[in-house]
Amino acid sequence: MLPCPAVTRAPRPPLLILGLVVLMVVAALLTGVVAARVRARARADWLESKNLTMSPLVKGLKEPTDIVMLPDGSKRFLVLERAGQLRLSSADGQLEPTPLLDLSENVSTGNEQGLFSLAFHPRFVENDYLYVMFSAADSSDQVIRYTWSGDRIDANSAFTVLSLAKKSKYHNGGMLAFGPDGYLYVSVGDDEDSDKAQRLDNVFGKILRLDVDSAEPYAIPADNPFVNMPGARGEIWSYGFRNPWRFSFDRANGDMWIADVGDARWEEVDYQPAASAGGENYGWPMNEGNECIQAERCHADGLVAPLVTYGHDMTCSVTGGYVYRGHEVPALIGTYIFGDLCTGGVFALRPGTSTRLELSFSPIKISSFGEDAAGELYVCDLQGGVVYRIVEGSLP
Ligand SMILES: [Ca+2]
Repeated sequence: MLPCPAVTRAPRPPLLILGLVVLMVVAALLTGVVAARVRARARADWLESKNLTMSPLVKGLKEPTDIVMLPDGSKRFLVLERAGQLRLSSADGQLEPTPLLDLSENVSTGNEQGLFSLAFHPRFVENDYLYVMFSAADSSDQVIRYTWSGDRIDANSAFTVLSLAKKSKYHNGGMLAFGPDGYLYVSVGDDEDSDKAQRLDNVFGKILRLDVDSAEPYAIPADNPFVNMPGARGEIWSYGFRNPWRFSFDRANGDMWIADVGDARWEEVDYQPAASAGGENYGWPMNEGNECIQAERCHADGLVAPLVTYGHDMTCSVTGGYVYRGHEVPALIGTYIFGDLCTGGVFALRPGTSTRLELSFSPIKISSFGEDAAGELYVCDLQGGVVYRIVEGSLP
């Protein structure tokens, strides 16, 4: 930003000197900015020099929202389509023409709605359980358990784990994942009522932690952070989120990575170490990213700041990914990979840093990342209907 010259008369010597000083300061700042950009570019080049690229794996999808590898050793994938289809893909990306399960009569697709995510039970090979999350016609968020049967999904096995009545078709959260502790974690958005994210008497703007094995539909783990607080929902694991569309656990150490979609200005990635006992408050709506939104309480004690934020100058909606623990791209091991829905930007956070590196920009809409049994990563393009595999090497 350059200062706007408001004074038109000839500057007297003291003003001239002051002007020169200002110019020198501005020049020094600009030099610093340029140097920082060169350093950032150098870091990005370090990763780009590994010829990171995205190789199409599954094509011909309609608005894919998630990809999960079947935990049965077959290396096949389940790919979710937003309108409610669960599609089966072979290891090399060949789609079965008929969906394994079609929930389109149950799933609503207005605004931010749809079929969001799928998680296999950690003991799927024994109990055949899998869980899906979607928004229904009445705008409620649903977490439903289904049973795998004879290489199909038994449509009649639907069992409701959670049914969350909502007012809004926006801010659904939408992620399901089992933690290293065997509990089912569920992200829920703030239902466009941001104060709910700070109140513990409801499940919105939260990440929930459920024990789906000890009772039906679930039990609340005894060590959840708010089980003994009068009036609080015992399901809550952490709170202060706006729309935590994706989170994941680092398979190497159990750390939790949460990407919270921002409002008008800032996207953010939040971090929770595996040793955490839960109860973190990630600050929405007092803060958006690191920016104070509610001056009277944005500096409250105990708010957990994001690990990294980025603005809306080129991007719009963060899509959380995974810490890379695969083998095909050794340069990425230990790096958190995430992206942006609007620009197709794929970003990286190196271990122990909080600087977002830009790995690539592609004209795709990144709805989700996926992680296979070997730790290799996948990218869902909502718009193009393709799932890509992140690989080393150049495409022709
Ligand atoms: Ca936050």
